[in-house]
Amino acid sequence: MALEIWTSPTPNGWKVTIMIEELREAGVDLPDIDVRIIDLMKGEQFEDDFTERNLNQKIPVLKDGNRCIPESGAILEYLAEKFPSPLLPLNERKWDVLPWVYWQMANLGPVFGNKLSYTRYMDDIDPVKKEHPLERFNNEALRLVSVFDKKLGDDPYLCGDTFTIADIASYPWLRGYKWSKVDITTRPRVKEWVDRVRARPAVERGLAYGVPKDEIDSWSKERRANYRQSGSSIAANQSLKDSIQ
Ligand SMILES: N[C@@H](CCC(=O)N[C@@H](CS)C(=O)NCC(=O)O)C(=O)O
Repeated sequence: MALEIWTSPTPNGWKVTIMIEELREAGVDLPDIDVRIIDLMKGEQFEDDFTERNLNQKIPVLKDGNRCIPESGAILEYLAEKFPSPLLPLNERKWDVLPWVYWQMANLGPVFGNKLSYTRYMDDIDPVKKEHPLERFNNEALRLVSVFDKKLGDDPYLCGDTFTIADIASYPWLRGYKWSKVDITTRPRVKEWVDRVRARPAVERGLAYGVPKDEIDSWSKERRANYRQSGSSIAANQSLKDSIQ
């Protein structure tokens, strides 16, 4: 039976599409994959067929048979366990890797996401009111980058010599450092890691779902404007206003 992936070309979506391509690269014989690209700008995440799959109304979602799995970290872990590969050791060594997946989910993703929102999307907020959250999220993002740098040390990948789901989880947020304006370049090992991961053929393919090949690294003006507009409407969060009443 085919796996369904409901996703978009965004950081949390890329984790899953990169994972699929890395599994293929590792020689795993995957079932057919039915990819549905959700247009966040059009609000397709709020439609009934999506909400049935994820009550939280955010991409990505994996559907395997009758089971729907939201949350990118859970999807990485599910796929890694279902299709064994070096991306996650399935013995006690998995505890070298999984804490860094959870670290990304609880720290790097939310903090970079918040920094990005205030930097690019919160257009209707008084700039003076933005100063404090911008400083707070920028400082915390830089602290997390320094933790990442220490954890990397002189290893090529976050958990040692082998590329794992911990690298997949962190890569989409760190690659977007210019868009979120978090200066990772003061940590050359982190920037080198970003380039090393980007050079992987499976990562190239995983970033290309829902995006023309020539826009993987550099969006067209139109796409930039679209992302900005959809980010701003998500940040304005009409659905939140409706759902907390
Ligand atoms: N913790 C979730 C976060 C998912 C998430 O925030 N997805 C964003 C795209 S990167 C989204 O669907 N946003 C749409 C919205 O907030 O309406 C995960 O890792 O899967």
